[in-house]
Amino acid sequence: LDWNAVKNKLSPFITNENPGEDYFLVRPLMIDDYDKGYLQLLSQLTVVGNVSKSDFETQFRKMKETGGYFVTVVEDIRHNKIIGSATLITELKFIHQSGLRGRLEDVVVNNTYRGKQLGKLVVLTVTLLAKKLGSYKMSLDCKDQLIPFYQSLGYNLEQGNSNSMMLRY
Ligand code: 16G
Repeated sequence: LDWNAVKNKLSPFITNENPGEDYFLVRPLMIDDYDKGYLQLLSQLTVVGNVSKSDFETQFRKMKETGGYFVTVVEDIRHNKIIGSATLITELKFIHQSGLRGRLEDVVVNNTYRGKQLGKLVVLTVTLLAKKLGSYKMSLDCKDQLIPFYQSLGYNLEQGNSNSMMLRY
């Protein structure tokens, strides 16, 4: 993937610097995003539970220290509100020449902002970032209904080769 590939996939034309409207900003997550509704946004994806600002800050700092977490958000700067997000997590490997593997996680766009290509924008942004960091592959888990969306962005089902298995605690 390169920026031209991204541009071709985003129609009407939007890029990272110009995500369609000048009041949408794509950037890394910050601690203040706790107050900009980041967790409320995530609750549109799954259970968040009670996470205080201090819990959030502790986890945020652990992610920074650990390295390999690239939480990317879209802010509507008119309302100081986080309205989209996707996370790239990179995993260090011995295989593939001491390589790097990327995982796409926690992709969500506020349901009142659908149809603006923001999902595509954040997914393509972190997909490119994974490549830039040297990942040899990027993977994700998703619901059946989202398979066509991810396929349209270059992700493939590797039948028989990468079944997603789960053990829930
Ligand atoms: C989806 C998400 C995953 C998220 C999970 C939460 C993508 C591509 N996949 O699988 O990142 O962690 O949902 O569901 O965004 P859970 O609460 O059942 O783990």
